[in-house]
Amino acid sequence: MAYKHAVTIEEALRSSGTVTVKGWVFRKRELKDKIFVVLRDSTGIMQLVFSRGTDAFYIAQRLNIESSLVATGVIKDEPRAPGGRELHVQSVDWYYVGHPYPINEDAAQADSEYLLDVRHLWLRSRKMQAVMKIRHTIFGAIHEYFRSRGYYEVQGPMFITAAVEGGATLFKVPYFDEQVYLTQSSQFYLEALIFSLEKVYTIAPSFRAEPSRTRRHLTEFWHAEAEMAWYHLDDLMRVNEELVSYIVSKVLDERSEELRLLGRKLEPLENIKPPFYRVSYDEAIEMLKRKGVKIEWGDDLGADEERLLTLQFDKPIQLYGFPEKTKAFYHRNDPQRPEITLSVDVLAPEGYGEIIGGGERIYDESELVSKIERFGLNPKDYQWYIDLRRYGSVPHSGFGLGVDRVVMWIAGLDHIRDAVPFPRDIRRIYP
Ligand code: NSS
Repeated sequence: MAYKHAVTIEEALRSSGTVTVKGWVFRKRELKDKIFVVLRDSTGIMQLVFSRGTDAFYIAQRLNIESSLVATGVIKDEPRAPGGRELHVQSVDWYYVGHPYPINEDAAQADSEYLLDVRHLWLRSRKMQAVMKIRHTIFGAIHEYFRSRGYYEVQGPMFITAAVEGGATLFKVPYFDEQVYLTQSSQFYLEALIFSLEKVYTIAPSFRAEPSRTRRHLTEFWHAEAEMAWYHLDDLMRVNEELVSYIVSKVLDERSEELRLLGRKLEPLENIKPPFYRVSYDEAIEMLKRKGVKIEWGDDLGADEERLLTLQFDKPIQLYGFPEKTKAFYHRNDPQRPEITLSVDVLAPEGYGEIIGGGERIYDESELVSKIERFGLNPKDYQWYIDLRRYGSVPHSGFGLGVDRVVMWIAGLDHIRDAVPFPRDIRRIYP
C-alpha cells in the first residue's frame, strides 16, 4: 500500500529529502497557483504545498477539511510554516474525499451542545487530542505508581447487590429474574482482596445516577481505587499526596506541549509536591465562617465551599476528620472523638475541589454491625462484607480517586465533560 513507507508528521518535520506522510486535512487555503494544506496526524501538524499544473494540485482542490490523504514530496525549510518546514508535494498516493466537514474549528467554541452532539468527530480537534494524550499519561502514571510500590492490580464486578455510597445514586439493572445495580465503587471488593494480597488497586468505571448536571459529575466515571492492609489515616494521607504528585510530575514531563496548547498555566502544577496542606474539618468550618459563609459544624461541604477553601492554598488540601453523618457507614470513627470519622478528602487547588475520598475502614465486627444499624441499613444486605471482619480482621485504609476529575484539573478544563471522550450525564448518552 501507498502508506507502508510513510513517516509520522513529527518524523517528517525532522527529516530532509523526499518523504511520504499520511493524515487528515486540518486547514486548506487556495491561492491562484498554490494550495496550502495543513495536514494533521496523531503526532502533529505540517504544511503541504501543492503547485498548479501537477495532478496532485487537482486532487488537493477536491479535498475538504478532514479528508484523508497520503502524499509524497520534498521537505523544505519555511519559517512561516508550523514546525518551520513544509512538504512540496510531488504526488498524492492515496486519498479519500470526505463530505464538507460539519465543524469549523476556529468558530468551534460557540455552541458546546453542538460539539457534544458531534463528539465522535470533535475528538479529532487539537484540543480533544491534547486532552486525550494527557488522559493517557495520567492512566499510565496511576498504574506505574501502584505497580512500582508492591500493589496488585485487581478487578471487582460491575453488577452488584448493595450500595457502597448510599442508595440514592444507584442505577437499577434487570438481571434475569432479579434486580441488581451498577457499582458505585469497587471498594468492598478491594477490601475482601487485601486479606489475600494486602495492597491492591483497580482502575474501573463507577456509575452514579447523579440527578443534576454539574461541572464535575458524570453518571459514568473512571475510578482509581486502592486498599491497604495495616494502613492508618496518616499512612493513607502519605499515599494520597505521593500519588497525586507523581501523576502531575509525569504529565509535566511528557505532556508540556499539550498543556501549552490548552493554555494551561504550568506554575500551579510545578508546585504540586508533598507534603500537601492538612486541614481538619473543624478548621475548615472556622475558615469558611470567617469568610462569611453560612455553615455550621456538621454540614457537608459543597462545591462552592470547597472552591473557597482551595483558593486560599497553593497546593492540594487533605481535608480530614469529617463528622459521622457526612460520610458513608463504613468509615471508622475516631476512638478519641467518636463524633468524627478517620476520613480524608483531597481537594485540588485553583478552585477544582474534591478529587479523592477515602479513610480508615471499620475493622471490628460488632462496631461495623452497630454502625450499619445506626445508619438505618440492614446488616443482611452486607453479610459478606461483615463476614470479612469475622476472620483475622486488620486495620486498613483505602481511597478512590476520580480520574476524570484529575484530568479536568491538570488539563485546566472548565467542565468534566471535556476530560472524557464520550461523556455521560443525566441528559446525554449519545454518541
Ligand atoms: O464517593 S467517593 O468520595 N468515595 C468512594 O466512592 C469510596 N468508596 C472510594 C474508596 O474509598 N475506595 O468517590 C471517590 C471519588 C471522588 O473524590 C471523586 O473524585 C470521584 O470519585 N467521583 C466522581 N467523579 C465524577 N463523577 C461523579 N459522579 C463522581 N462521584 C465521585
